[in-house]
Amino acid sequence: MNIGITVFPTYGGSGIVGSELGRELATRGHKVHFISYALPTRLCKLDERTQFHQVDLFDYPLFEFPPYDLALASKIFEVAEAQKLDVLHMHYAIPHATAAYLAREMYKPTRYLPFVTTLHGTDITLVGSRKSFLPITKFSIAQSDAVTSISQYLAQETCRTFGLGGVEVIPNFINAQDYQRRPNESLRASLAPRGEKLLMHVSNFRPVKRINDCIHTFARLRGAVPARLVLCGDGPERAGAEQLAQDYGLADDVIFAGQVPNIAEYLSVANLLLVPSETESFGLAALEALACEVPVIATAVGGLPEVVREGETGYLVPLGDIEAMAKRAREILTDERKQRTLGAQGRLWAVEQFNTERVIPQYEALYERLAASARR
Ligand code: GMT
Repeated sequence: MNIGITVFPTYGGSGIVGSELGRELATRGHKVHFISYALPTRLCKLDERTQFHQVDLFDYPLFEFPPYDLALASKIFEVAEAQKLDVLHMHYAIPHATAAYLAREMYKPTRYLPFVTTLHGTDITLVGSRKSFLPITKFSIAQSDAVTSISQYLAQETCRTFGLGGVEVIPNFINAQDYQRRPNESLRASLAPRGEKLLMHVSNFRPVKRINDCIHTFARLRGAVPARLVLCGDGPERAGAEQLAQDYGLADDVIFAGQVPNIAEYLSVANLLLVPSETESFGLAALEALACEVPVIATAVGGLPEVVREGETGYLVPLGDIEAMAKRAREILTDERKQRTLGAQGRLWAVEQFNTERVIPQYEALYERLAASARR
């Protein structure tokens, strides 16, 4: 099939999922057209089956806020016509579903081009539910030919916030080959030169990720077990977290690794992953860690309980409960057998439930269904 995909290319989990989906579809023989303002960061390779179409943004003095949504809709229309797209897949409702709706309506006199909207989380829980966006978000989701969400939790939230049912749950996925434990000894030695245990966190350091909770937790482990904390990623909360680590006198043992190109390599040397988020509709980083045999300690919020199984692949703790997080971390770090058992079970669960062979066909079936009914 010829599939058009739009994502936010530089920031956030929805862009990663959309890009990796495109890559997987291309390896299965589809032709994938990414339509966005920049090349998605996780998309290293363009080829005959994976193409990128850049949205032209026109900076005119009258436009204090250049209308990206309109430029995107025009680009989708242009690509649909030139590439004979069969279906569009929009990741993140705002403004992508709205742009797809406009493109579909513009293209209707020629052909009906169905679009799927995949909801990722903050497009419902934070941004889409704001008064200024609610009516257009609700309208654009309702106009979608199919709506999917990445967890049961998010499907329920969509129903609660917008009164919209019929959302199909297709969870996020991992490529079990790319995400597996392959410890790189020199990386491990550089992060833990005295053989310390490594606690890890991976995110975009937005307030919702509560990265300070990682540092508070780490501070409570001090003395109990020689360890270091590695924070992968970057974002607005970084400076505050660096200050907090200094205030605790922990600056030498808290490593801000920045954006790391190969996250599986980092996860492969971790002893556990901390996910203290305030809300998380899925928690892709948690799934990636499980696939790399890393036990996860996460807050029992949003869709995280659908990814992390309490006592089996890690632990779920109440939001903001630093003591509980530190207690669970101590248990894992001081008991190598427990760490290995949780890790092995995590890998098994991740591969059984969320591997690409299981999930990608669900998207393919959905595209086929929509394209068939559009042809009719
Ligand atoms: O929270 C982020 O990092 C960005 C956000 C997004 O939409 O790009 O992430 C959401 O989508 C991810 C991929 O599907 C999920 O794994 C995250 O849980 C979700 N974030 C939130 O719900 C806060």
